[in-house]
Amino acid sequence: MTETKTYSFFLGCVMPNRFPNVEASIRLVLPKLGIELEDIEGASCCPAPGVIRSFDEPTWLALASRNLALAEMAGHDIITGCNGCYGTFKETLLEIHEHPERLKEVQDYFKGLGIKFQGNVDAKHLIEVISDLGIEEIKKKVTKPLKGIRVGVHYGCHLLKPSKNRPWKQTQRHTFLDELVEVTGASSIKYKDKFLCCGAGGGVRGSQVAVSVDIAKEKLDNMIEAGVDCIVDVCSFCHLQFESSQVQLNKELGEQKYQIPVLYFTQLLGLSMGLDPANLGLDVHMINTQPLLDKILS
Ligand code: 9S8
Ligand code: 9S8
Ligand code: COM
Repeated sequence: MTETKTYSFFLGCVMPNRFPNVEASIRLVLPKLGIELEDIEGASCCPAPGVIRSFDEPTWLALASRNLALAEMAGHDIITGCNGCYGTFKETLLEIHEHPERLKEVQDYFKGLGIKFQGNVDAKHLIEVISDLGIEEIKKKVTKPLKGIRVGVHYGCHLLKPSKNRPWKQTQRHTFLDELVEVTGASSIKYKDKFLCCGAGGGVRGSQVAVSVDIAKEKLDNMIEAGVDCIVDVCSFCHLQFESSQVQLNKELGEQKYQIPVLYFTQLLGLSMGLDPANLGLDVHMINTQPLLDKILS
């Protein structure tokens, strides 16, 4: 029998508002791997590491600590499916553990609010928890191998950096996500500048859309050149960037050049587990997933 562990599920802003389909795939697939999710009542924005932290670090630390405290009070570690939220929680925990006076600072904010926070809670990215289960465990769940599907894997920045505060330590040439993609039977395809940012983070998409889309275009062109059938990501904000940028580029070009379906990892894994594409939210993508599904289901 699969052992189960319960986590407090931190959604962030982008997933529930823009990609409830990705959220649905996470809620469907994780329990099948023995990962139970409990909602966090009253959670706020994490807040975003590359944006709010740059403007007002103490506010960022206090709000992030509040979200961590809600999980700590519920008695679970946090699990998130967004690299940015993961980054905020990892950096916050490091800050309060290395500098006890910063923990005291946020505890002072919480006085009279009924929030208890000791910093005795961990925060994990769901791909880290899945990866820790081991390839063999996941292989057991794969009933419909996605043979012949060529995937462009995108890790994103905050999942991996700063490397000294991430479980994988190294800065480049990671393979854990490629291995997880390949357990589904699909192939992870090499492409140029794979570890380049998607262009969205750090407030770039919010303030400099043209620059942001230009960076996305570079990655998309590299993936097209490598002949991928789809993109697989593990970050809500990267997901938004790849979906929206393709729509925008097509509009500017006046032709449908950019048509790479964008899948969140749990959607790909769910397909290989034989789950219904509609239940995995694959029917509501901005870039049509049907040609990919036809190839998989044929
Ligand atoms: S929350 Fe508010 S804006 Fe965001 S999705 Fe991820 S990073 Fe944290
Ligand atoms: S890449 Fe660079 S900063 Fe970030 S993690 Fe998600 S959004 Fe895309
Ligand atoms: C990107 C988060 S996932 S942020 O925009 O860099 O804060």
